[in-house]
Amino acid sequence: MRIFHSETHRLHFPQGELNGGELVTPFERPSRVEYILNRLQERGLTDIQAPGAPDMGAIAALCDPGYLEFLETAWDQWVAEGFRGEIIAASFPVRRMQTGRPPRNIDGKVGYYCLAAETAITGGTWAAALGSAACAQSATAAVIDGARAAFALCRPPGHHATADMYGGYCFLNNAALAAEALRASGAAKVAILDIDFHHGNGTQDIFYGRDDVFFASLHGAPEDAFPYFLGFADETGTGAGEGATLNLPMAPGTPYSVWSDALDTAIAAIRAQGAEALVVSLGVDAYKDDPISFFKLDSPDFTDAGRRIAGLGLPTVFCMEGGYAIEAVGINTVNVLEGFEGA
Ligand code: 5XA
Ligand code: ZN
Repeated sequence: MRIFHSETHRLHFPQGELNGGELVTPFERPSRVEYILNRLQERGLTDIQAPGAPDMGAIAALCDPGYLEFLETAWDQWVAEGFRGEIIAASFPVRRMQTGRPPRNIDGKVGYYCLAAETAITGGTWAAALGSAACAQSATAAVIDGARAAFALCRPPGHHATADMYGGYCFLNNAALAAEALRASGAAKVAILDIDFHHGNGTQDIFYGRDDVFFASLHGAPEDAFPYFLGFADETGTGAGEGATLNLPMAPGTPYSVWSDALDTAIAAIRAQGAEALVVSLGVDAYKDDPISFFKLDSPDFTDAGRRIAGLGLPTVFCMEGGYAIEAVGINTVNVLEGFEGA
């Protein structure tokens, strides 16, 4: 399988994540990528290359221009303001405070464009986010050029990012960029299958009113799990997009026997939708020992999941999302890819 990886991910390494009232070392850290690369090598998946330059036109087409300008300039403004720490949002336009006017003040602007305060921005975040998007774009180009599948080793991840908000460790929605590129290449309908433990609220939001991109997600029930406010089963799309969103929330402690039934439901729906290409938001935080999640999948289960996904027989772009059980993140990620390839 062709694999795309950018060293620019290292430029995004906040020292602090707001967790339980403390600033802790972020769960989403550069060493995750090292574990995945090591495991790819161990298993002989060595067709790894750097992506091309990010396609800024495609990123601009997906995102709000004010949001992109914010991501590009936030650090400089923050430093110019005299702030000494990493950028962490503190004020949000919550209920009855939404006037749609981004503040001039950088502290206000950060809150305006942020959906969750655990995610810090540093001086290297924008470059890393672009490198991550480029991985998704190059992997998609490989599939458009005829590869059965490709793996974008995206870091930072993307599925929480909307067209105009960051959070949940995400800045640019890599899976959405991949889906848009597949559509532009001629696929009449594209499916996004999100198997990360967390609901892909950003991806859902981007395509919620559209019928050309079907979004299916397996995730921790929002009553119990981040991002808390989206991901309910009764969110099915709106307008032309009615029926093009499928949420399969599951309870704490969910074992593979239940999760795999949900996966089969999502796969059957993708087949019924007549999707011609597939993007997989590949998070492996459904793993039993993940420190911030609550499903009970074991490592061999990820191999079986990859095998089931391959049964769709679709050209497939895998975009890396979450997974924080650091010793197992490489094994679990590569297990999905091997299960897919071996099917
Ligand atoms: O898939 N999303 C994640 O893994 C990020 C969760 C952030 C929770 N604060
Ligand atoms: Zn996740």
